[in-house]
Amino acid sequence: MKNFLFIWVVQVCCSVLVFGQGQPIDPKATAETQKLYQKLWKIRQKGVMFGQQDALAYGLNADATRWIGDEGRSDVKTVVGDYPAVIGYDLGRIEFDSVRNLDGVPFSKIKKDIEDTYKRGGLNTISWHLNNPVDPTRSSWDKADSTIKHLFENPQALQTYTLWLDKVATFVTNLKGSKGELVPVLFRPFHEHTGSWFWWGANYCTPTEYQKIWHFTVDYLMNKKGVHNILYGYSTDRFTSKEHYLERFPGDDNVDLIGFDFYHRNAPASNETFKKEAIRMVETLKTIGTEKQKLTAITEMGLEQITVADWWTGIVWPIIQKTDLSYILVWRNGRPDHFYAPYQGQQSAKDFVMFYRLPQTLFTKDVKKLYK
Ligand code: BMA
Repeated sequence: MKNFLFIWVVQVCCSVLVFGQGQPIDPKATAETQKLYQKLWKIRQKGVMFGQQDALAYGLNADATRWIGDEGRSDVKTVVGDYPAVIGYDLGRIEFDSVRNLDGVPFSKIKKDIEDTYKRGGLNTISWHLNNPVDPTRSSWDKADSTIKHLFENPQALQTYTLWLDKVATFVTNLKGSKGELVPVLFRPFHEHTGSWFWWGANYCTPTEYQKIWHFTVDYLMNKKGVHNILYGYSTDRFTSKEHYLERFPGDDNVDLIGFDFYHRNAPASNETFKKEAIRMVETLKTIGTEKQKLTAITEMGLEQITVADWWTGIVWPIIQKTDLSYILVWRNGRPDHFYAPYQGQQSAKDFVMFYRLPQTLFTKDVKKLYK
């Protein structure tokens, strides 16, 4: 018995050392979700996964006109021959049973892309630019003071919000693998909350109110609805210090992955400042991740229109090179004036190929076994 106990203790210690914390916050997480969680720790020894929002839904042709919905197509694949290892999606408008999300992607297509990405062994992550449950006619971006306070004071608004969460739960529990198993997703609600452009932003709620909606959301999905194929990601926007990052943190028991969103603006004048700022934030994230035993990622980043030809090897690579990030994700190739990954012939495409060839940047072919 003693021997057995000793072996067990050694095994647990080894798995903590190798995989980090070992378990997602949801004690009932499905087998695939647990496996994914462990692999997200392990993958860090190999490198950093590359991701893009809506990478399979639409993009840009060589002449910068848009393509939409072409089967199996992705601008990243056109440029480097492989899919991003991480694909992001947004559930905005699921609240209203809309056929398409806020960027025009049919929810049926999002479901298919998530299932296909899972089959290829990639990671799926979901954001949610939801409307305001206190006044559903208002979007995420309509700044409304104290929405969260009003939400919890108003039973009707809270009912609206729970109905919206029911729709999220239904969507997530309809994502299936080939054996009928649930496809795990990384959900990162109420993102960029250190900024003040969404109704859940820093100027419109107190830290306690922010934590309250986070706790309500996780508890409702996990315990009331019994959804067990979700990992939860907490992602701020720019932050100034560890204290600032953690000001609204909803607690170790409510978050699986910590990250931040950070965009490069005003290039090339700001190239060095951006790099320096991003490195500072990645280092802070690493400290917090180590202390709390949480996975880390740059949950959104990018330079709109990638106007710096060597942005990938010259700016992104130095930021992520010596880190323990599980992934970085660039935003969507939405329009000729609003894209974040190169398309065929785009001025940073050659540099992106060099970035792709770096052994520590991971794309789908490098991560096939995230669920095994
Ligand atoms: C923003 C822009 C918008 C889009 C939103 C949600 O950053 O890309 O055009 O609607 O994200 O995806």
